[in-house]
Amino acid sequence: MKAQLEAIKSAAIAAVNAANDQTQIEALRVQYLGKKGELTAILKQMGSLSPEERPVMGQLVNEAKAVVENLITEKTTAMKEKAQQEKLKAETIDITLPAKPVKKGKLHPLNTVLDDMIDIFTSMGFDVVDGPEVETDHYNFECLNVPADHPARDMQDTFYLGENLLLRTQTSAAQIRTMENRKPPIRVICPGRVFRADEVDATHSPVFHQIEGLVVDKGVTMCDLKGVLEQFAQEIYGKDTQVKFRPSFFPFTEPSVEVDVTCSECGGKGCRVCKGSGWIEILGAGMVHPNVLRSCGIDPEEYSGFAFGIGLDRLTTTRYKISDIRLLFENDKRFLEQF
Ligand code: 2U9
Repeated sequence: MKAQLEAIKSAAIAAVNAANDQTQIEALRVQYLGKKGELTAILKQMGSLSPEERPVMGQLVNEAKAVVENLITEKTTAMKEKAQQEKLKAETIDITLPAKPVKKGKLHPLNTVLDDMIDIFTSMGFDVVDGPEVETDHYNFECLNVPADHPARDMQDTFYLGENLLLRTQTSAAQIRTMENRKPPIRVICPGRVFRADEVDATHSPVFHQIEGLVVDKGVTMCDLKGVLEQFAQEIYGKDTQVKFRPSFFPFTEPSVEVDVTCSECGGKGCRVCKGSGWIEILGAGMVHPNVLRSCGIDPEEYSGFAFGIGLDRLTTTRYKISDIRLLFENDKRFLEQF
């Protein structure tokens, strides 16, 4: 019986060691240790032994069962551990891989130029003011010395939204409100979108952008206007840039001027860009008309002021040598990515 026990024990150990999955192990547990298992069966044969042999044999069988039991437990634990390791390995994420590049947005070229302009004028003490894009006839025209029958209304073909409402043709209404609400000294710029019923071509768009400026105080003269515009032009185009005033006409300023700067391409010698003149027109300006001051409750005998208007789109197309204003409004990424 002892030999039989040794044989079963060795067979069980060999079988457990050879097993390579949990199902096989479970089957071996039943085969050797189960109620009808081979080692249990040996115990049942003990009746044929002498009373002296029985406890000795009983102990040997129990020892053999314990050995097989421990081996099965060890093997099961090792298999579970191996399975867990394999699962972890399969699920591993390689965090050392370089991340996918994040696409960064950029400022639209109009905003880049606008930001520069705001920096220049705020450093000269100007505040930035804002106003609505839908205006009343009163603020867009009447207060600016452009009454209903004024010929200048024809020059600004306007989008009317009703009898008295329209899309603003210039940002000036924001400055009018500033004059109504603040006492001089006033120093403001007003950037924004404006609208005119223009035919679309390479240099015209029915939606475009202006930056208008206004200064009102006691004793403001055209010399102040020239100084401010010279400072502005030199910061944008370089410190050797000169500014020239040419007489002009606007209903809201008197006297009015067109303002030219020396061509930054040729330094004033004359080239293709400035059509040989050495000068490039960049804005319009003038001394605020007394009627405009009066319409805002400011006494023109006590105060004077200057105003200017700059087309942001033209400034941007000339700075970046953009051939067609429409490119600024199409939002084609292939174009915008270049800035
Ligand atoms: C107030 C009084 C006067 C603003 C001015 C211009 C001259 C001018 C053009 C520039 C290019 C329009 O966008 S553009 O086509 N503007 O020439 N603008 S003076 O005058 C004002 C503004 C506000 C209260």
